[in-house]
Amino acid sequence: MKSIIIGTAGHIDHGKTALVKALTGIDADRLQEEKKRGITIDLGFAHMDLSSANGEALRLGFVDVPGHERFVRNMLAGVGGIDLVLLVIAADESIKPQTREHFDILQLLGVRRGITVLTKSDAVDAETLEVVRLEVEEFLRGTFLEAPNSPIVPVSSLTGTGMESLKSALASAAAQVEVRDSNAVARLPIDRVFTMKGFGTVVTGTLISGTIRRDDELEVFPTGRTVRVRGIQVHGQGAEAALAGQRTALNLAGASTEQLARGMTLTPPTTFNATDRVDVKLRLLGSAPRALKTRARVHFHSNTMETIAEVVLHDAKQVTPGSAALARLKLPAPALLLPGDRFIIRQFSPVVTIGGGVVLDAAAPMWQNVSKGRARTGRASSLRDLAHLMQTLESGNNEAILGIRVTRRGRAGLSLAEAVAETGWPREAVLKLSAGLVNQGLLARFQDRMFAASDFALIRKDLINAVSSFHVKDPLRQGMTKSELQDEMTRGFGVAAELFDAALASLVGQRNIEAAGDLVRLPGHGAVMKDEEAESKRKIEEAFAAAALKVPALHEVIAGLKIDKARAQKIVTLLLREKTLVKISDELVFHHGALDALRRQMAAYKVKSSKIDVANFKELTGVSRKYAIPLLEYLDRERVTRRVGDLREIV
Ligand SMILES: Nc1nc2c(ncn2[C@@H]2O[C@H](COP(=O)(O)OP(=O)(O)OP(=O)(O)O)[C@@H](O)[C@H]2O)c(=O)[nH]1
Ligand SMILES: [Mg+2]
Repeated sequence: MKSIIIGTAGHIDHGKTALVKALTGIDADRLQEEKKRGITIDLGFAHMDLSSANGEALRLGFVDVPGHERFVRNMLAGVGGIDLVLLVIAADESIKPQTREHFDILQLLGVRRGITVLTKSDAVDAETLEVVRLEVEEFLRGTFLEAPNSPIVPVSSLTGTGMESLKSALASAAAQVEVRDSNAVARLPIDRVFTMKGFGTVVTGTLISGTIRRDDELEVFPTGRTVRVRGIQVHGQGAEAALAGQRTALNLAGASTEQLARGMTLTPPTTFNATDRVDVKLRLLGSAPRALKTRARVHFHSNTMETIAEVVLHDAKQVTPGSAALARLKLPAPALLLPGDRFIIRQFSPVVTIGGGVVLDAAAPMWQNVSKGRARTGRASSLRDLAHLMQTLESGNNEAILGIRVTRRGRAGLSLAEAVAETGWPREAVLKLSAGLVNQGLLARFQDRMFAASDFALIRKDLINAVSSFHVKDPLRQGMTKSELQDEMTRGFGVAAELFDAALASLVGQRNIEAAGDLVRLPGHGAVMKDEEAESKRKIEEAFAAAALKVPALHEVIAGLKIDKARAQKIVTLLLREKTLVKISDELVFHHGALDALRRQMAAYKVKSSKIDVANFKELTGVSRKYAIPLLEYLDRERVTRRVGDLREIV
C-alpha cells in the first residue's frame, strides 16, 4: 500500500481542521486549549484509506497545521515531510496574509503537488465563489499549484458539497506522488514526544527516508544518545517496520520524554555527523521587507528543527528581495542536516518569513581549508572553486557530486562511510557511483577509501622525486626506509596510508622503485659505492678499530684519504648511522668494538672494586685525561657507571 503525507496550509479559521475532519472523521485538534479557543495551535494528525482510479490502495496521512500567524513555527515543523498540500482558502474571505506566507513556505520547501480547496462554499453565492476562484487562479499562476495541473475544488465541510470531487482529486494527485526511498538511510525528524500508559516514551514523526524496524538501535541527534525501538505504529496501527513516507510512532527504550524533543532526529547509529555550518543556496522572497546583509542573524527552520543562524554570503554583501545567493549558515550548536534538506529563514525581529533554500553541503570545509592541498591564490580563486563546487552539488548529478567530494579531500581521500555521512546515500549507492568513476579513470579506490585519479598520479611522481633526491643527498645509503618516505610525503598535508601504500606498491610493481626489505630505492641504486669510496670506508673503519680507545683526530684520518673531504664526511656519517663508529662528544669518535671492550674492562674491574676514580680509570684504560673525562661521561649516559661525588660507582 502506498503511503502519502498530506499537509494542510492556509489562513486562520479558513476551515483546515474542519476539512480534515470531513474527509477522515478525525478531529485533529487534540489539545484542550484548541477546543476551547476554536483554533489550531499545534500540529494535528489524521489518516484515511482511499483507492486511486486504477485501484491502487492509498494510505493518506494528514498533518493539520495552525493558521494563526503566531504559530507559523509550529506549521513549519509539520510541513517538512509532506508529499502534497491542501491549500485551504475560505470562499468568504479569499486570500489573506497567512495564505500568502504558507504558500511562500510551500514553494521554498519545494513542495511539488497539491490541491487548492475553496472551503465554506456554502457561505457565499455562486457569483462570489466565481470571483474568488478567479482571484485564486491569478494568485497561483506560474506556481506548482497552477490550474489546470492542480485543480481548484470548492467544498463545504458543513454540507459535504464537493467532498467526492475532492477525494477523486486527492486520489489522482496521490497516485502521481513518487514513492520515497525506503532503501535510503533512515531519518525520522521528531515532531511529538509523549508517554503512553503501559508503553513509556513515544515519539512521532514523518519518516522522510529509509526503513525503521522493531528492535533497531537508533542515534538521537544532536544529543548522541542511543535508543532502541520497542514497538512501531504506522498511521495508528502496530507494524513490524515503518517505511519512508509514513507517519510513524516509535515506542523507545533508553530515553525519557525529557531527553527527547521536537526538532531532534533519529538515524541509524554512527552514520552521520552533526554540523554547525552548512553551505546553502538561499532565496529571499520578493515580499521580504529589506535586503539580507551578510552576517545577519535569522531564525532557521528545517524539518522539525528550529534554531538561529548567522548568514555569511559567499559572493555578495547582500541579497536583495526576489534574488538568490550562495551562503554559509553558521549555527550556534551542531545539528543534523544533509544535502538536499530544505529550510526556511525568518527575520529575527519582527518575525516574518523572508526566504529559504536548500542545503548543498553539510560537510563544508572551514574557510582556511577551502582550497586545501592546492596553492592558494587568494580568496577569488577559492570563491571560484566554491562556486564550481556549489554548481555541481546543485546539479543533482550524483556521480559528479561524489567526484567533487572525493577530489576536495586531496590526499586524505574520502572513505565510503564518510561519503555516506556527507550525502545520506546508502553505502551500496556510493559503491556503485564510485565504481563508475573508477571505470572512467576519474577516481581510484584503495580498500574503503576513494581518491581523485589525479592525486594518485601526482603522489606517484612525488614518491619517485623523493626517492631520487634522497639518493642525491645520501648517495652512500642503499635506500630510504618506507617510514622515512612516508614521513617525507606526509609533511604538510595528511596523506592517507591507503594512498601511500597503493602508490608505492604500484611503483614497485612497475619497477619504477625497488623495494628491498624495509628499504626503497630507485632501480640500480643498490650498490652505488665506488671502489675508491669503499676503500676509504674500509680505511676509516680500520684506523679507528686499530686505535682502540686512543683514537686519532677525525681530521687527520680524513686528510689521509684519497677522496675529497665532503665525501669522506659522508662516509663517516654513514659509519655513524651503521653504528660502526660511535660519537661520544663533538671531538671524539670511537669504533664500537673499542667501546664494547671498555664495557668488558669495567665489568672485570667491578669484581675488584665497585668504585673507580679518574686516576684509576686512566690507569686501567691507558688513556689521557682528555679522553678519560668524555669516556666516563659516556659511560654515565650509558648507565654503566654512576657519578657519586668524585667517584664513579660501577652499576
Ligand atoms: N459554513 C462553513 N463553516 C465552516 C466550514 N469549514 C469550517 N467552518 C467553520 O469555520 C471555523 C474555523 O474552522 P477550522 O477548521 O477550525 O479552521 P482552521 O483553518 O482549522 O483554523 P486554524 O487551525 O486556527 O487556522 C469553524 O467554526 C468551522 O465550523 C465550511 O465549509 N462551511
Ligand atoms: Mg485548524
